Amino acid sequence: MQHKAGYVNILGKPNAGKSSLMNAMLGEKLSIITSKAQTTRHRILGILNTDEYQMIFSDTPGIVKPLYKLHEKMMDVVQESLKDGDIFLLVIDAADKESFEPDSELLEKVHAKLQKVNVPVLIAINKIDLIDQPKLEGQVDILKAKFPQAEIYPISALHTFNIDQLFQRLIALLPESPPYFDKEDISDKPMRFFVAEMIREKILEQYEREIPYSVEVAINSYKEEPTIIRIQADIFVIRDSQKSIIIGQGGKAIKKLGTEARIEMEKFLGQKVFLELFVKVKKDWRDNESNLKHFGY
Ligand SMILES: Nc1nc2c(ncn2[C@@H]2O[C@H](COP(=O)(O)OP(=O)(O)OP(=O)(O)O)[C@@H](O)[C@H]2O)c(=O)[nH]1
Ligand SMILES: [Mg+2]
Repeated sequence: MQHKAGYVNILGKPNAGKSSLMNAMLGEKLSIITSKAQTTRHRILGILNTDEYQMIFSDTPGIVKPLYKLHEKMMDVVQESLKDGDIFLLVIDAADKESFEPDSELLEKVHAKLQKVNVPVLIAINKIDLIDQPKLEGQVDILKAKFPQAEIYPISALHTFNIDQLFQRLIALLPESPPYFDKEDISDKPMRFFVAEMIREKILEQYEREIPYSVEVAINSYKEEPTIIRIQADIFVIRDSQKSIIIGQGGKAIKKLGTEARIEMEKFLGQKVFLELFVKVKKDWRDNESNLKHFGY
């Protein structure tokens, strides 16, 4: 049999469960997942290798109307991922009513885009654990009418329900091709990226309101020593008041953040980690071209 390889590009609204689905299929926690919308900000490739195939998942930020430059960059990433997919996987949250309304903006937009691509489109209705069967049937009918060319898979990424069926279909649809990446690779992103994301995940979980949307993490130094990895990271916020919140009374909050992020890193890296965090204020980083570039957008 010929070797198969290709890109499975995952698209959808924020919080639909795109990253959860990618991780479930990879069997590895590559993308961070939180209950907050707009968790993913970059395009993250997750690569699954076997002797027979190389499946490259592309996790993307959720589709939003841009409010600041960071959003624009995030949407550029989505546009980019519309160009190179061998298969498109649209993820829709079953509990999100808006997605199934006749004038749903997301569906309209994606619909128009996917009409133009000449590759298979699969739709995962995710979080079906949150709705009942009659409702699901109604949703399937709505999507079938809207995307007659698409295949529809009701799933739960969180409970890994019906994932294998979808996965087997993806393997069948992969084009014949030599691998695009080294067979040892699991992502296109370096370890520093994942480490920064782990800190951001813990921030999104630990702090509320505008903090998740105001924060960025940069790894200043990453040193591998024989028995420990020493990591120093900067947490950027846009206001002084946010800096105080991140640090917390007597440094309590940042200590908790550091501990949780370190535990996550040690699990991922399989090594002891020493983590040092600093908090800095960078007003308007979300709208500043050179700051955004520096942060990898
Ligand atoms: N009940 C339920 N929750 C789910 C399911 N899949 C994902 N979630 C939850 O939905 C939330 C968002 O999941 P993510 O995977 O981060 O969603 P995303 O589409 O990547 O979100 P962005 O990166 O913000 O665009 C998390 O709290 C997940 O645990 C599911 O099948 N059922
Ligand atoms: Mg995500």
